[in-house]
Amino acid sequence: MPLGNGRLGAMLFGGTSEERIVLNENGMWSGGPQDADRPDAAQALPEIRRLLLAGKNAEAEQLVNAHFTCAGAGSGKGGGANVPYGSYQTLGNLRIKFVHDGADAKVSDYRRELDLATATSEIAYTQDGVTITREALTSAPDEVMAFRFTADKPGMISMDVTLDRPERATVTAVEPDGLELSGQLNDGHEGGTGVRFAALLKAVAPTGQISLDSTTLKIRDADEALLLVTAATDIKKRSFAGRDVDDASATAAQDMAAAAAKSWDELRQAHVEQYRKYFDRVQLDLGESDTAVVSKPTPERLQAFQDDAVDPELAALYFDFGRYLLISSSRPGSFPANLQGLWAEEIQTPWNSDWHLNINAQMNYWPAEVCNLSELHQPLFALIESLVEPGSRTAQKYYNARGWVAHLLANPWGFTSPGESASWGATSTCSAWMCQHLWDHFLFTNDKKFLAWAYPILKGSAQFYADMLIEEPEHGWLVTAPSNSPENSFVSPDGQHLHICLGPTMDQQLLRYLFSATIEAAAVLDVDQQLRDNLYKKYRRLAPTRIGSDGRVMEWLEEYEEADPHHRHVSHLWGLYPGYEIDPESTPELAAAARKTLDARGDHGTGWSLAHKIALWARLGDGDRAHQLLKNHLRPAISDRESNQWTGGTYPNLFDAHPPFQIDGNFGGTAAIAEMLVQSPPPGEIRLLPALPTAWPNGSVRGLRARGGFEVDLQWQDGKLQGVTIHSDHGYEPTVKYGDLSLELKIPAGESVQLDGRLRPIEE
Ligand code: FUC
Repeated sequence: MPLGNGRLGAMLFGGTSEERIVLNENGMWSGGPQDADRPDAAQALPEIRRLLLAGKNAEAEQLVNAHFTCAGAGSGKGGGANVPYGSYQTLGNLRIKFVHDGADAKVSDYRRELDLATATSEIAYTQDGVTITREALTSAPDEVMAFRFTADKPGMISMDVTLDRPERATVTAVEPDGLELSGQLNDGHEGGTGVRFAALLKAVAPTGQISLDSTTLKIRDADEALLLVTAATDIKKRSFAGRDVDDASATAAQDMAAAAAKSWDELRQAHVEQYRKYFDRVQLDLGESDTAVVSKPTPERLQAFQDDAVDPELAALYFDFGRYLLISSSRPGSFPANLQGLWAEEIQTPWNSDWHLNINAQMNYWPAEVCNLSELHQPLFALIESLVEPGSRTAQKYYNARGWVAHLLANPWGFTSPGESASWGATSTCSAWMCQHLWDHFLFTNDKKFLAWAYPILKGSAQFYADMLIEEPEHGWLVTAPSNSPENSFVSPDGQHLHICLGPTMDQQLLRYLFSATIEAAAVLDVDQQLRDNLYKKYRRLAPTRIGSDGRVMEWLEEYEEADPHHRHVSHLWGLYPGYEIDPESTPELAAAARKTLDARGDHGTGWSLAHKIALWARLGDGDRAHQLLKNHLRPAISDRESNQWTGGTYPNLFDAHPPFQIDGNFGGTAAIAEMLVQSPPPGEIRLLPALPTAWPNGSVRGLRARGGFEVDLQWQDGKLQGVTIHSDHGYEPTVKYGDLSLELKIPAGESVQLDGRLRPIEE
């Protein structure tokens, strides 16, 4: 059970004789700033381009691998814990051994529950005639993790508590009732020292005895006990986020002093109140499940769903869980949710648990706007801003270009160079994709102050690509070079599997988006007329999204055969989702080609890949297919392992299985469910129930956001819209669509309009 406050995280395993709680602090990053740009990269660029224009992709790819990757160890091929790139790491373990009489007796009535409405967990069971209840929360207002132990008989709480970490930490006793775990991470440079960290534990048990035996904290015969954990890192000294911490140990002690002055009830109340400000904004009801299914433990319920149990409440739960996870792993001022949110038990996390910018980091934030958690998007914006300065050096050194660029990899240390291998590390439009989040935030919020802040970042990105594009000879289109279509390879005419190419479709779609967003942003801010004109000229010459002879959307500029037809990335459909250039209404041929593309790619894939496909089917308006994919997404990951099929799915705690655990699929799945209910293609359209599956005949949703500053509440019955309320923040005039119905609405700023199921206004 994951708990988090956006900075601190706790993962409870729920054992009864021993409990292990994995602790996290999202500044636990090894590595440190470095210069990973190759000084001679730009010298290789003309030759790489010449080869690409001559159709010699294999030779171009060799040159990219030799001269156009990062200098040094890069991400350590995903194993970067001890190189400068670094790895996100666990803070350590809090271990509890229950030692009271009868602690070995058989346990009955065990129940473990995570309450998404309050962000608290509870484990309860009966042992030796005593019912034990263990509650937990991770509070943002009090910067503390709190674990409470109670029993229905007096004096029954006794336990030994320890802290540990696999490396680089010392544990000391803090008299009379605490422990401290502290240390310093490896910055990956020779003799260098990295982030300092500290975690403090304190026990509160007024009716029992507390003692310290070396570094074991002992609680005996208490009626109830509270364990408090605070933690801090000093990462802010060298990175773009985190708290201003001079001395991690001192900060953890201050937090502890403040938290320990409060009772459990006070801590709980402040936490729940603050959490609900986010969580209560949206309410989703997808209809009633069979009661027998709902009472099943979650792992069994997941399996029952595969066996066709009627369980729309599971989809609603999954949606809520995604919102819960974002609130718990992304708060303003802190780091963005990484590949594991902030829940890691390893020193070397998979792929360093960094921010992968070819879909994963972005997917983490797909639900932010539409699910009414707009301010939780901020950590991603801070990451983007942190890439501008190092990214302008990379732009210079590799492409001789103005502006800034980031490639696939990003960490807290400003890494913007390409990755170690052309096959994955050379995608050159990752920074354009990041910029989509800036513009989309503006579309949702109309926040001009934000746009004024974001505009130089958008402009710098657009300038980079304006410089970087080259003309391809056949049509005179402008294309990126060199680049790749994220992680997929094509078969060259002589049978080789290659990645490096000119203008892959995703790049071109992204640049159409970026250039038009930059032009519009400049228009809103009334600046840079010349730049707008120049960008527009280039915009018009970008290679278009094309349909191949097989009727599918072409992934590359040439009609190459893909080496892996079922590849997890469906990058060439970026323009369908999260972009809007492919649309069943405005570009029906491309939409039909997108269907074929998805049919050919298949309905399976890794966790995040399935989440993307659900959203893609939602955009195509096919609710039943989206639901089928959702079902695949919720397939229990364990049974996949048994059958040795490495497809994605969902773990028993509802975490997404890439596999391994990767949180992007949770967030992508949440956003995709929202996309099935409300879509808002810019400018100013609101589509109601665009992809409602037959599996959800009755339901309602409150609080989803639409571009243009709208909030949408709607209800449906027997698969048909019953009514909708649209609230407008800024007085824009949306076109509301439902099926074949369409209505242009005027809603004054700050007011709402109610419509019936035929989109007829209801007068109050
Ligand atoms: C992308 C994906 C991989 C994995 C990694 C973290 O590169 O292609 O499947 O999710 O990110």
